[in-house]
Amino acid sequence: MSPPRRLSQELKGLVGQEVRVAGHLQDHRVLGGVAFSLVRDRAGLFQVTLKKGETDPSLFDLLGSLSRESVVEVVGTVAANPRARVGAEVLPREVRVLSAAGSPLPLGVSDRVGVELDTRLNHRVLDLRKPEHRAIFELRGALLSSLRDNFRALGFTEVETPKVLRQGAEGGATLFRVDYFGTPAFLAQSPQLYKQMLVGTDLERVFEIAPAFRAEPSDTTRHLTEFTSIDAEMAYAEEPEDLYQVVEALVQGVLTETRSALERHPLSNPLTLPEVRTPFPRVSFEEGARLLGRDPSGAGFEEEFSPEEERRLGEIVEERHRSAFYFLTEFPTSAKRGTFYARRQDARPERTYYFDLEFLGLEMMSGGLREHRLDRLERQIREAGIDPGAFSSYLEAFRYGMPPHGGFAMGLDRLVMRLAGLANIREARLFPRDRYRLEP
Ligand code: AMO
Repeated sequence: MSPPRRLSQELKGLVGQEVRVAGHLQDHRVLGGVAFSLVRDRAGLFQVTLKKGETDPSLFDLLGSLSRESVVEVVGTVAANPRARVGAEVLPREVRVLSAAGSPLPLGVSDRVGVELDTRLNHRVLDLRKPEHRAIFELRGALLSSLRDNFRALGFTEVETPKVLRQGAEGGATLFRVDYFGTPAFLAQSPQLYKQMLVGTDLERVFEIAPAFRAEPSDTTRHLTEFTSIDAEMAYAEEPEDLYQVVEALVQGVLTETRSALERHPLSNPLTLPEVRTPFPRVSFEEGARLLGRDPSGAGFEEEFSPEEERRLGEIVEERHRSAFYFLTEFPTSAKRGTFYARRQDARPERTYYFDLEFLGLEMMSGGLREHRLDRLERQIREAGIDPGAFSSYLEAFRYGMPPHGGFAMGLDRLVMRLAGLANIREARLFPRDRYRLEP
């Protein structure tokens, strides 16, 4: 029986023992009577050393003729070698080719040359073999599990809601239509309606981490047609502060996790992670508009900020408050008519309790208190130009006792993009989907 498979980083502790190792053949060099194969596994690189007169001569031919990136399995003895990468090398007795790689490679794995993002995405499997690209997804995976832990610690239950729907919640323009046995249906843009319905059960606090679909025809560096939405909804949120505190705790958890994930798997140009102090600044939309020099007398409050204004405001706030994160609060009702579920302030109905969380000039999250009173909610749905009849099962949840509540959604892809210092959101997703890309 062959020994169990070992990883590169374990070899140093196994000197003198026979081991089985496997990975991608990254490089092979011959130097006089010695040949070296560099093999990569998930823990790193290790060296297989072939010596004339000691190693079976057929292995020289086999490894010498094998194309780069082929998958090999080696059985051999571990010898100490302070000059080898992991402080040890494998002297092979047996080599098996588990999968020969075609050549030439469409994308070099160990080359240092820069490659266009499109080419990288077309050959994503090879692209992800580069440790600095894989590091993005090690970070992403670590964030997913730490977010789940932190949500649970805050009393939230993880839920899953349907992704094929009869109607959307975030405006018709970005809905993907699907044929559902001859009836039109849509891919979920957000779990908005379901997460609100669930706070009407005794679950009270729910979160979901799931794909959301937006038919965004725009081709930008921050939009995808499929993204991962981190959604939360909580009953008895009666002040926006109740939500901000949950968000601040989650973001602090995210930053702690990011620091430790980047130590394990470094990125090529990591961002210097900001120190975060809580509470994050709260900047009202009105104050933001003033800081941007918008006309405060009406028209300046009809529209949300443009990406350029958002970036500029981020700089102004960072300068003033020394904070990479801030809440942009109290969105005007006039700019949020389509968001029919947003609760308007009782004392100032021209303002909502809706907010965004901004991180280095980019919107990471939207959320707010919801309208839980049925008559007002129906009125707001009508004002958004929608027939409340289209939302009858959602509205039923408000008919039989619905606590006041609020929630938010954060885009995981944007979060990873910012934390990993990436220029394009597509790099933050394994197999991104955009206006032009449906493959791989
Ligand atoms: P919103 O539409 O603002 O709010 O989306 C919430 C967050 O999701 C991310 N996001 C996207 N990321 C990549 N590509 C896209 N096309 C895209 N669209 C949105 C952003 C954004 O901040 N139901 C509300 C949330 C709520 O009120 O709870 C909603 O979906 O990071």
